[in-house]
Amino acid sequence: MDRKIDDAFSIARERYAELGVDVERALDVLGRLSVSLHCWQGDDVAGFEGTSGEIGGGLAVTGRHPGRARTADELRVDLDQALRLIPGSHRLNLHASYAEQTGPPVDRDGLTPDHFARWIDWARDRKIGLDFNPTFFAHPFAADGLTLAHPDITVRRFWIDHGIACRHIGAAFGRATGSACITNLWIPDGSKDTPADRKAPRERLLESLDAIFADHIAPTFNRDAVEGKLFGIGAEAYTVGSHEFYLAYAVSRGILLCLDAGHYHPTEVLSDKISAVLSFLDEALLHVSRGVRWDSDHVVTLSDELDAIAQEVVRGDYLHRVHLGLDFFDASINRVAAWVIGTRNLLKALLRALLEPIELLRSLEASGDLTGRLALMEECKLLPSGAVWDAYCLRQGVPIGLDWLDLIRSYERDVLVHRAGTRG
Ligand code: RNT
Ligand code: ZN
Repeated sequence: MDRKIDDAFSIARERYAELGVDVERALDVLGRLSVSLHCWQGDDVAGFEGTSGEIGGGLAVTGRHPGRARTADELRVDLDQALRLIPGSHRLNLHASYAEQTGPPVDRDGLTPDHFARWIDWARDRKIGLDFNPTFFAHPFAADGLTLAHPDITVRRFWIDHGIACRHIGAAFGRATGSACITNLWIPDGSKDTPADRKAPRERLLESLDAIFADHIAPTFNRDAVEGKLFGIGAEAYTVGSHEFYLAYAVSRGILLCLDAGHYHPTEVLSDKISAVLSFLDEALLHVSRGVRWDSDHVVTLSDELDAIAQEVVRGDYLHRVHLGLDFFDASINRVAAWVIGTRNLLKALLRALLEPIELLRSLEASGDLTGRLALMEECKLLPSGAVWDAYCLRQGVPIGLDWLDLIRSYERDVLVHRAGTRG
């Protein structure tokens, strides 16, 4: 098997070399890229606050596959299993609702780094970085779908304090892991039907955000991002934190903008926005996801748009300015497999982008040979990137091809199905 992979790789390397592409260099770059795995795929965005019922905020997780992680320990074991099947070294993205309370229980406005001590230990043991998100949903103060834009100052104050607490937790993550934490803020605030006042909620959100971001935190430890959205279930007519709102906010305040692939009008694509926003911003966070009709969070597949996102990041030389995160949740399939499939797909797309004969494409374009540009772009789609991917997996010591699936099936049989009460 290994010999066949080596042989296919040698042939592929030659094919790419003919087009001026250095395959070893591409693998070297790929090996240094980290993707932030979102913890919430493992437990259907439930978190560990002991609350049951709907997560709200316009988010919906559907499916009845057995094996949802019920505790932080289960979630960590599942993440370890996923990470073993993904080539390279990656990060973990936590939500505030995944805090582990040990002392007297505190509400979200009172969270401290201590509530994440076990996550920090876990990350340090594995030498991986941590990212973070305040959780503005699945809480009584978010029950009416408004948080930072709420007309009631008591509610707003609670959420502002939560946002502040989370930035300090992010900074503690950065300090403990030696790698800056990206703390991303998304709120569900919106309205099901046409509002009479679109302005006041946005003014309140602006004020709340300024209060959250007032304290300077060293960017070596924590960097802030804001994530806009088009609509959510139950907030179809109006979203306070729209794309334009946050783009302007991020530019004016010098913070990161988070672009989620599922958060735009159906014919709009994230890939086109990367070079646009990075003309004005130093850095951006991507929530690599897949929108399907009204759902913004399907498991990432190796689609044209995923290729386009990776191409834009690579072609624009943005690998140091773009933070790659995932954001999907599917409870209808094995949840660990969902991480493995989505993350491996993003890495495959990045590899394919790194293998592009970009110099050749650029020179065809510059000389006005648009026929040649199209012909070469299409030809590239069937170049043997799969052989390079297999060789990469072999070198990184992770399963080749679909071999990972057998391991997931045994994990399901030995571990996941024994988690009683997680079906439905
Ligand atoms: C919601 C946003 C947000 C969430 C996570 C759970 O539409 O995409 O990023 O998915 O915070
Ligand atoms: Zn998102």
